[in-house]
Amino acid sequence: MPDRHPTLLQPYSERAKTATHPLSRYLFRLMDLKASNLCLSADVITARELLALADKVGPSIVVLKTHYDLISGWDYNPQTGTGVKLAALARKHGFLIFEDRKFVDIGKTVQMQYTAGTARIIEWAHITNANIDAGKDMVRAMAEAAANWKARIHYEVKTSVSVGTPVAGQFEDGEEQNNNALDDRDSDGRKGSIVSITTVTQSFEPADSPRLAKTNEHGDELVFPGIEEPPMDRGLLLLAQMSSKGCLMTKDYTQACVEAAREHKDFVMGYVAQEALNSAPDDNFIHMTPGCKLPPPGEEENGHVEGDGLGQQYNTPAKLINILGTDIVIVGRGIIQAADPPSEAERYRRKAWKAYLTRLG
Ligand code: BMP
Repeated sequence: MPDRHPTLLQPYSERAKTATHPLSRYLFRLMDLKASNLCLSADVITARELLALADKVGPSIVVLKTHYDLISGWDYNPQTGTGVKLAALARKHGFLIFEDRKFVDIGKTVQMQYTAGTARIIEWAHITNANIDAGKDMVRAMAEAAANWKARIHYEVKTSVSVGTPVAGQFEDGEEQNNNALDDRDSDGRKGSIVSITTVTQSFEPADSPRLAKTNEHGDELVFPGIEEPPMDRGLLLLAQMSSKGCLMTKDYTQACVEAAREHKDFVMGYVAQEALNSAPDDNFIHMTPGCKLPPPGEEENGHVEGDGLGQQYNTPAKLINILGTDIVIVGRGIIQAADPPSEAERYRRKAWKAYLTRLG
């Protein structure tokens, strides 16, 4: 880690002013607003669990990370499917969606995997990531694809969608998920509240978009207060270092990621890494770090957490943020496997935020 790079001592609200990428500027502001530098890695096995978890933990997080390909029952419908429902929850709770796809291939292939195919990741994930072992041109290819998508979506108005903001209760009753999402069976008004009219692209529009008021009867309830909608830009994180034991990524590879990030500042938001990689005076990339776990309540000060026996290695939020200089900690099983995930998420949020405040001094 570079010695005391200026960004390590700057509040996120200040970094929001100088970050190059519009989505990074937004994310820094969101972190400041929610007092959160926590990302939930939502590695559950069904779409229903994913949406229920996102709804419950949403208030504590600023990023929700998915692996869409480990989720059964993922509904690929581009207008009413799981991605759209997740986007609605992101609007409601104020978090960004990060699909941890780790793209790696020739440029043409990753363009197609990113924008088309079954999952159409670009449509619902604000952020995705890439392993650049295939070479830096891959980043350029993805940047081009994202720019083309943005130009197209800007002019595209889709009005045929009927999906509201799902609520956790909808996914907990053991029923199969209703793909039409127009579930008004419950007389308590809770399920009924998901019936509303919206559009796919609305999830990514500014809250003051004239289309919102016209098309969404519950518009105000569904948008997280205090900040506008995220910009429609898409962002990439470069997988610069991994948390796993025996990881083969070399210093040269990590350095190539740093160079690629600087060459594509309009598209690369930062890194998935194990330490801060900002070193040039004007570097202001954002760092997200997995391999994070807290000891059980009461034992936090001991600091050491065992790995998972399958190569995963863990560090505490205090070490990752305060000592190694990351910005956002990514936590999966530490929260998901807790008896009460929302309150455990709050414990992580508090610890991670405290570590950030300690770093600022
Ligand atoms: P957990 O907190 O349950 O160990 O989950 C970590 C998550 O972060 C997983 O989704 C994994 O794929 C991801 N991840 C990681 O653990 N280490 C890395 O270096 C990069 C990752 O994306």
